[in-house]
Amino acid sequence: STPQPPRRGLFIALEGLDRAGKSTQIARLHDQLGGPSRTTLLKFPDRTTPIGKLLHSYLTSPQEQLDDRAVHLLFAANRWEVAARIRREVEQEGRIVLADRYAWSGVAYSRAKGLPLSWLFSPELGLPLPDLTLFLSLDPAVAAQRGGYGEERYEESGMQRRVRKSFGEVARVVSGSGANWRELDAGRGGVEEVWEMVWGAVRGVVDGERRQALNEIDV
Ligand code: NYM
Ligand code: MG
Repeated sequence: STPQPPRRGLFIALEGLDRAGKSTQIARLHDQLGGPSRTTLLKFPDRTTPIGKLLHSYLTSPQEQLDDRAVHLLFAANRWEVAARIRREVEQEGRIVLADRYAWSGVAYSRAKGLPLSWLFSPELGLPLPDLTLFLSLDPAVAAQRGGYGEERYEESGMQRRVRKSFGEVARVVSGSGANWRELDAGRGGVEEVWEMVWGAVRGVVDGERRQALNEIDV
């Protein structure tokens, strides 16, 4: 008889403002879920690819001029570069893929520059849909107190406030489309308290039922 593929894995995204604690929590999830032998940790933007190198240069050189729509398409293209890999690892290899930011950051950050929401979603349509998105919700004023922002483009309070508002719009559209979007209050307590919330939400989907194929983003 033909060999059965393993039970499919999972695709989980962490989202939030800069300094919301995503990287800390996702590193912990990676450990808890078995480390590199069972879990793949992705970060968007992936700055190692040719497109990612362009994005890195744009983010770190605030004097660089690039059209807002062109930037948006580059961020989306940087996800399409790994879309097939996400599908293969989850569906064929039974792995858990964790993403530190995803399409939702793409829409929220560009939306904060005033571009229309429907235009912003279009290059993300068809990408693998996460089984769960955890949005680490944090007041931008609290985020700013956490050791201050770095030097990159977008890391200033006016932009962060607009992004916070845009994430609210994204959350409505994405949850309205039936996707699994969970908002966690990342300002309630420290790393341990947030970890309890993160792990509680992830444990639910790890144990849950799922179809073999990942869904597609379709809002
Ligand atoms: N960012 C990230 C976008 O503007 N669009 C996207 O699609 C993604 C994935 O890049 N300030 C922004 C948000 C961040 C910046 O990400 C760099 P990070 O997680 O700070 O390295
Ligand atoms: Mg950052």
